[in-house]
Amino acid sequence: MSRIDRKELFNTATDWTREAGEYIRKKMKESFSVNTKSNQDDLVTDVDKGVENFFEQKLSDKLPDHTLMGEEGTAESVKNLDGTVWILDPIDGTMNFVHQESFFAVSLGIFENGEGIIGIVYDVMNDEMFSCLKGEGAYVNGRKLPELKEVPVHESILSFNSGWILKDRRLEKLVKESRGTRSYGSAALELAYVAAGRLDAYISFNLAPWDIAGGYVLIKEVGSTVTNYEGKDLDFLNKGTLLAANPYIHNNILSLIHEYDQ
Ligand code: 2AM
Ligand code: CA
Repeated sequence: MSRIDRKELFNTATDWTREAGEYIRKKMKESFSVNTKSNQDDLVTDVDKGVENFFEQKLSDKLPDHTLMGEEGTAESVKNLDGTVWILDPIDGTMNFVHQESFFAVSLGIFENGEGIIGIVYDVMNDEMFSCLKGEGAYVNGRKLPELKEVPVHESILSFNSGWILKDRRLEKLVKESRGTRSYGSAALELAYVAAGRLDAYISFNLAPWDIAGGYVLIKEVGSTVTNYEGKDLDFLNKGTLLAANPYIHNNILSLIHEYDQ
């Protein structure tokens, strides 16, 4: 399989993601080691690495001209998005994986020369797969995601790590205006939930390309809006801020946050 059409690529990517999910569920019943990375709260396990190795091996066997850009090492040598690039978070929500044993995902965005064409976010313990092939609609376990309904900010459910309010007190206003807030700890799943209309917006101040690539493609496919916290386009080669929202309130949220900016 060296030349592959998009549909075949989509089927291959979803099959491998399910296989990775089976591996994670199996490893969870056995023992695994937990280590820290940049600080004591930044966790990684040998399961994260095992999933990334699994995709690395599969790609080198079947699609050697595709590039893997994964959190646990393979991203280091990726300096541009030329060709077909698989942007992978082997486990998004590692803290949930370790402490909660639920609500984490395998997140995969496949980009062709910088354009997101396939988005997959797989909630491993709920066996719920969000997926899309650009232009063909977004699905959850084979069911098409409905068009997003218009929602005013005062009826919206927002999601972000509550610690971000310490970084930007302007978020307090948004919290007061909204119907409610949630904090799930997996950016990929929170983005998939925005795409599915289960959440109306998700905000973060520090995400890497692999946290958001899969969810980004899903959100674009349902016509939602994703920018950084300043309303500008995302950069898939660096970390940054994020605001993903129902298209009817994305601008309202930006205005609420930035109304006193100079
Ligand atoms: P992770 O589990 O793959 O690390 C938690 O609020 C969300 O932020 C998760 O999606 C988590 O991804 C991500 N995250 C946690 N620490 C991060 C960091 N230092 N840089 C980028 N993303 C991070
Ligand atoms: Ca991760």
